[in-house]
Amino acid sequence: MLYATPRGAGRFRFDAEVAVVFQDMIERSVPGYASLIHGIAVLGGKYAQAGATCYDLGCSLGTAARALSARMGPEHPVLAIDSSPDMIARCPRFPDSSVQYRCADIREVALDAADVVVLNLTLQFLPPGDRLPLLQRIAGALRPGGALILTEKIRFDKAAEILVQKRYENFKRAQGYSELEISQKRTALEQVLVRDSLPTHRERLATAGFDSVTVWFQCLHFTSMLAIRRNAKAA
Ligand code: GEK
Repeated sequence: MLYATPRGAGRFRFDAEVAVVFQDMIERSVPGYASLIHGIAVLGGKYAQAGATCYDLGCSLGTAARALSARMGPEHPVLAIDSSPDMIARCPRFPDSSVQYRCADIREVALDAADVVVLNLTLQFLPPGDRLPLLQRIAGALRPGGALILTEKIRFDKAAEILVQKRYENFKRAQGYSELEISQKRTALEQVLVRDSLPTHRERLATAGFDSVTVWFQCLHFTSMLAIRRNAKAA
């Protein structure tokens, strides 16, 4: 109930207060979140070769990383990285899990050779100028034919945006959020979550070295793309 009482004009932060309520908040704020996580695990599992490393960048509490690991089996290490120490501290740890958690800025962390990289609702929180360089580094780390699963809250053109935003606010009301919570969270997020349109994502992914960008999930603004690392010969 973070935004249930007036909070002033503070920026949204992934701090201890948010980490405590995060799972409940994301499940009630992202329509289809459970399907998204399931789909990421199924898709990721198809692209992981034996022993290949997978990354979950901006993992929050590591839900996608653990789903991927459960699908792929313990022989695939999954590196789950987030810059919020409060999130990383709260990630559930299981003794036989292949998931390793790390607190780091994904713009700076070195990426080793990988088969699957997940950016689930994370790229949108980076300053726009930092997005292409990160995608280029991901493309550089992925083996040709490897997969990036990129989920973003996208921006529509004006008419569609009004329509979809209304539906989204109805969804939030149906999840039990009050008008005050909806408007305060929107204001707090506006300063940190800068949305791109689908054509902008496609163009940037192509520039970074990906091809065959397929939208495999969409619910209102929430859109997930499967982008395949271009074969070096075709680049
Ligand atoms: C999920 N993927 O549940 N470096 C590392 N982490 C960052 C950075 C950065 N530069 N910037 C933001 N983050 C998750 C959900 S939430 C999406 C991802 C949301 C992290 C930030 O700390 C937060 O945990 C996450 O990106 C975004 O599958 O809250 O809407």
